[in-house]
Amino acid sequence: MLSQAMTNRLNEQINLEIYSAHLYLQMSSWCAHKALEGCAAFLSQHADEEMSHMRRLLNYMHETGALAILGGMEAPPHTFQSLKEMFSKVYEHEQFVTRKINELVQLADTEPDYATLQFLQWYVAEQHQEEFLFKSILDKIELIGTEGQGLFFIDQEIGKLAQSK
Ligand code: OFO
Repeated sequence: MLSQAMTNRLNEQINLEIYSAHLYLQMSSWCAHKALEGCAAFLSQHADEEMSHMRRLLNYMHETGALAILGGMEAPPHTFQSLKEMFSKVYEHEQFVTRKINELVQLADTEPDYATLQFLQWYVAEQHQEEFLFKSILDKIELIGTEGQGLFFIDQEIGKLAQSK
């Protein structure tokens, strides 16, 4: 059985994963609006992944007999100066999510709640992958540049990331 503190924190995480899905879907829409179809496809797929992160948490709460509570959702930003600025925001957001996962791990460790501590290991590994993925996208943008045809090539490269999943 989960403590009340852990139930509250897992609920917060569920809502954060839903916010992540909304953020990436909004960014996908911004990309589609700018004719960046590769980036739009990649971010739309990533929004689906965020919902799967949310469902994994939801199922875990159900298994422990806890009630998941979905809260109100802040609207994500919908305008960006450039593709680079948008992906910088993604990277920052993923670093924020990692900090929240780390806080959860710390709580599970100090309570102690070993079942939840073990359950959270998947998220620790996933956040490592997420940060690596978005850092590598930022590196690509830096390397190729977004001037002239660069933007077209970047969009193609990021589109390939969607296809490779
Ligand atoms: Fe759920 O990993 Fe990204 O936010």
